[in-house]
Amino acid sequence: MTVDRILPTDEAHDLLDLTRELCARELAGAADDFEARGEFPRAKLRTLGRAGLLGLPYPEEAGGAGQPYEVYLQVLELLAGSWLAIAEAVSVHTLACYPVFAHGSDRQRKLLPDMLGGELLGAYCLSEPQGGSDAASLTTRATFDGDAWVVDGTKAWITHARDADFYNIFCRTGGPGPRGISCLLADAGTPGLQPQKAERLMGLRSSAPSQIVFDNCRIDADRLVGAEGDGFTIAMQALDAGRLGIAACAVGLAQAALDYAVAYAREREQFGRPIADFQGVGFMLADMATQTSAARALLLSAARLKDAGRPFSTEAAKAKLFATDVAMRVTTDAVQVLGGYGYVSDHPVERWFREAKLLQIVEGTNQIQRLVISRALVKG
Ligand code: COS
Repeated sequence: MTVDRILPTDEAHDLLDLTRELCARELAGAADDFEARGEFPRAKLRTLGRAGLLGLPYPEEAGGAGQPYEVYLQVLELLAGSWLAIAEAVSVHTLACYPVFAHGSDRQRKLLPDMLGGELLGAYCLSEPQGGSDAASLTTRATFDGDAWVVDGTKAWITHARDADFYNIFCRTGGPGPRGISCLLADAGTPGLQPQKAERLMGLRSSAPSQIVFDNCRIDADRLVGAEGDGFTIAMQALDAGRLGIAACAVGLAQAALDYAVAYAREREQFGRPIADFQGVGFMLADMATQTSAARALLLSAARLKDAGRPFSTEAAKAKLFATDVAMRVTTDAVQVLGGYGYVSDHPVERWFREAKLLQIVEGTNQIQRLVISRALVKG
């Protein structure tokens, strides 16, 4: 089903057309094989980078494509409907570029053209084995030895841990709590930065995260991003925008599952009629379509606040919460519409169902989103 989109410019329409073309030519046919092999699609991301899709929401003078979030997120939505691992990689990379873009020194910002052009792939290292939700309690420590930062500790659930070219490492350089956290920028191959084996995931197997052990890992003094103690704020600001990206991925999954279920219900006959003619199925499709449209509307309204330079943190949390819950419901119902065929891997809906579950967890569980929203309500 074609989604009727109101886009701000002709350029945005062209960009979405280009994305559809890349999805059809490069992604749709490859996803199943990469998922089955658990192989990270680095070359596909290079192709997207060369097409300008890895730095979309950053200004052109920094090396990005100067697109508003409302456009960038609709590109992500299309990518996710084709192959979630790719969309999530683009979203995480965009998140990982934020610290240097917004807080980097002039020297660090020289890396931006390669980051935003997709030559350098980024990772964002915040979570740890003992805690992801309580980010302010992280324990990875960086000590300044007069010459360089020396990092020791373990990060967990790191997307691109084994494939990234640069890493934002949020680590403790001071006392307990959020103000004792700083952000360091490290290159792949830095001695002591040791990515571990990939996690064995329920879904998104072509982009499985892994832990990273930091063992006496020395990072040059000039790789501190922002000031000492700014790390938690930088991490939270990056996550606000990142959560919009995850919400867009969720809308993309929901739309793909809806379209597939509608097509199937129109073709599949039981009792001498297409099953779409039965109210039990038709009403299920109607609810799936309504929820998907509502999720997209909430997402775009949060994006437009961000594009207007207004506070958007709470609206991003609402969009992430609502869109990922919708993706879970819609993909579950899509499996149901297909019946037994929905549960086998000959059809993509079982993959989308497994992938949707992940989106309710990453970049802040949906319980954390509720915490952010309720705190804002109470604070007034
Ligand atoms: N933008 C900018 N600053 C923010 C912020 C945001 N979105 N959220 C919090 N801050 C600031 C606060 O203003 C506060 O600053 P001051 O000390 O100057 O007052 C500081 O950060 C601490 O904030 P807070 O007291 O709210 O911290 P908490 O420890 O209570 O944690 C939550 C807040 C739970 C919201 C945060 O830890 C969180 O988002 N956790 C989930 C992390 C996550 O998403 N992990 C997934 C990893 S990426 S896959």
